[in-house]
Amino acid sequence: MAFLLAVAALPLGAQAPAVTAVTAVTARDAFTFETPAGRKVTAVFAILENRGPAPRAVVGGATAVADTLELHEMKRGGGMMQMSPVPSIDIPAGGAVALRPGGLHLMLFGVRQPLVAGDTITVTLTLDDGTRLPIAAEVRKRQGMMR
Ligand SMILES: [Cu+2]
Repeated sequence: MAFLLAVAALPLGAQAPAVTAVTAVTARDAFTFETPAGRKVTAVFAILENRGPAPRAVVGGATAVADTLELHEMKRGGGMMQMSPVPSIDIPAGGAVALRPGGLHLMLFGVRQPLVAGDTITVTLTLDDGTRLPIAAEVRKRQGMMR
């Protein structure tokens, strides 16, 4: 009986570090660009901070306002800015990673309704330890850089 109890307790114990990880990674200054009617694609940016002692990585995500979310990077290649999917985005222990126009970003495909400046959307990121990080992103007017 004691053995059975110990086994049953294991899953609970295993979840404890994940709960800690939720608070270790935070997002700030999150925003996206508004989508004119008919435009189904936009990008989400934020600064992700990791106050924990272990490196973390974003491995995926989802949002109710779009069909799919991909992790992307933008790099200059042959004089052009090129965008491509990446499998994960690292957040160093005790450090931060900036998702910004012209660099790493979250790409939303199949945006379900126009995003209007002043609105806030929620994007939920999945981290490599299995925890989820909800992010509130402010919708901003599109300016210059990312047409
Ligand atoms: Cu992209």
